[in-house]
Amino acid sequence: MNYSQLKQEIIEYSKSIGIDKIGFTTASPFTTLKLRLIRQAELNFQSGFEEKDIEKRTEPRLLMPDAHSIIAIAVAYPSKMKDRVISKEGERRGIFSRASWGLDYHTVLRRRLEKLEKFIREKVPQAELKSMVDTGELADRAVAERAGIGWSGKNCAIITPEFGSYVYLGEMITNIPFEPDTPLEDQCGTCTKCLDACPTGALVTGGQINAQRCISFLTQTKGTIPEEYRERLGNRLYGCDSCQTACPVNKGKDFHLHEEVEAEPEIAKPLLKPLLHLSNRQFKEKLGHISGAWRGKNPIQRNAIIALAHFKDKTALEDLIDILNHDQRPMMRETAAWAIGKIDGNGSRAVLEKAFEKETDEAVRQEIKKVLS
Ligand code: B12
Ligand code: SF4
Ligand code: SF4
Repeated sequence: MNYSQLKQEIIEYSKSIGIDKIGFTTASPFTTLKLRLIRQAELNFQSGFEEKDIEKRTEPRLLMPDAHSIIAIAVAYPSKMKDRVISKEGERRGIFSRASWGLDYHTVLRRRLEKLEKFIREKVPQAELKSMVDTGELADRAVAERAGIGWSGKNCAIITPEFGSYVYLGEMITNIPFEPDTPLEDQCGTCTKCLDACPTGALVTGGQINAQRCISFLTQTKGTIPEEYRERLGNRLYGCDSCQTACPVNKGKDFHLHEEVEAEPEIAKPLLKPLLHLSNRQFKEKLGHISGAWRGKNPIQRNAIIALAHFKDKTALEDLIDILNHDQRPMMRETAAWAIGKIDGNGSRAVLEKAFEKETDEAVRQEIKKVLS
């Protein structure tokens, strides 16, 4: 088999199935990454969403004993919405980050990787192939970097010269010995715009994140958001794009190459108040197909309360008071108490005092007490 010709055929085929960039690397261990992952864990800088087994993350042959190569893919997504929401005065909206626009990218990339697997199997029936996107063991960025997809920016993102950092990443391990591509040169230079733009200082230094401080992480947690971060969430319902929008390489980059990843404006930038009332079933029906829904409705509803507080939306007070008095979830009552204080100052004192008397959850009682004082 001529693997060099197969590589060219794969590159050609990938273009026809909506893969915007493809790169090849060896299956050798990711030794720098390993040290990095150990250090991040020691510092408690990880999010907890990473695969726990560092050996599996950095040694592809533990996932496929006969692995020779890894094929990395990137799919570009838009940075601007084609259609805008029609905003009425006073109707406040939240925002899902760009990586959550359109259909869940796991589905989008898996479909492409499945097609690619089929194509390769037709040519090499004995090929071993193992694909993954985000939830697999490998670090998608480290694979993409080594396969020449893009460089690793100071904002931690893989930045492609063509599409900026607005690309989803995935990969396929294989026993086929492809010729590896060359990694790209770092093009960040002396720029520090992403570090300066990060609202929480989560980028502790170029290329190193304290995920515990990252707003993207905080929007995906299930408990109460620590008070120091609440106001910095702004109207973000899921994810954060600040270190990408600040990046000069991303300026003017807005690719609309795939219908599946186009934003549905009413979903990507939804009205806040209706979100508070969604049942589990309604949430699934409305938002179940986007990647930002993976943690369920609770974090999104909590973030919607914080966004309403950010806008100081007095028209939301009735809903928030209802949550404070009747919601079964302490996290929602606690966040509502804080939001009521932000929006109405002393105006809702009587309501808060009454809620304090009947509240049984200690954390919620403490929050109400703090607002009252
Ligand atoms: C956990 C996770 C998160 C966590 C932690 C993020 C982080 N930076 O580690 C949280 C929830 C915060 C998060 C947020 C986001 N995420 Co995320 N996340 C992941 C996940 C599941 C694992 C990442 C991981 O292992 N991190 C650990 C760190 C240590 O490694 P790494 O950044 O992946 O790898 C780099 C570093 O190790 C660095 N490195 C290694 N050694 C050394 C040494 C030195 C000296 C230096 C400077 C660097 C360095 O090089 C590697 C390659 O770039 C991956 C999917 C996957 N399976 O890989 C997606 C992934 C990284 N996320 C992605 C996206 C899109 C995002 C968000 C933009 C979403 C959003 N809009 O909110 C933000 C961006 C935040 C940011 N600035 O990083 C994409 C990235 C696409 C891209 N173009 O880079 C991925 C690859 C998902 C995907 N398959 O597309 N994410
Ligand atoms: S995603 Fe937001 S909070 Fe996280 S590092 Fe980037 S700018 Fe900072
Ligand atoms: S903002 Fe500047 S330093 Fe940060 S990733 Fe972009 S080019 Fe690199």
